[in-house]
Amino acid sequence: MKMILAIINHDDAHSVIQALSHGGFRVTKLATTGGFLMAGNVTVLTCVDDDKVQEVLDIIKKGSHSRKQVIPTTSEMGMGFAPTMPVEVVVGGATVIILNVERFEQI
Ligand code: 2BA
Repeated sequence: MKMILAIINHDDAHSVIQALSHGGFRVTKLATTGGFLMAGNVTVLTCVDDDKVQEVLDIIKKGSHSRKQVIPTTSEMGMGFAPTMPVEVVVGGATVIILNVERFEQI
């Protein structure tokens, strides 16, 4: 069994979770925040048998889109902080982490 943690853009999360649920997968949704942009994203947690991992990845891949995000930056100019050129980063599709599950129980 594997635990799949997928960090997904907030705008994609609803449709990905719906697609996983329709596919028969049980899902837990965590409200998370990216450490770089400090913007909200969604971490989807699902535990599945090994032979279902690819199916889950396909659903996540289909529903997760990359986006360009522009972030303002500032720099120290000696007399305080001054605005500089905004920086563009590409966020997503999804960042997926797959872990071995030692034991799974529902009590
Ligand atoms: P954030 O940390 O807010 O990162 C948002 C986007 O900013 C990243 O998109 C990447 O394009 C850029 N970025 C992040 N750290 C950077 C850095 N040190 N220098 C330059 N650019 C940087 P993604 O790579 O698609 O990541 C989206 C979100 O997935 C991240 O949000 C974070 O919440 C999570 N994530 C990504 N890689 C991770 C990892 N190795 N471990 C844990 N979480 C991760």
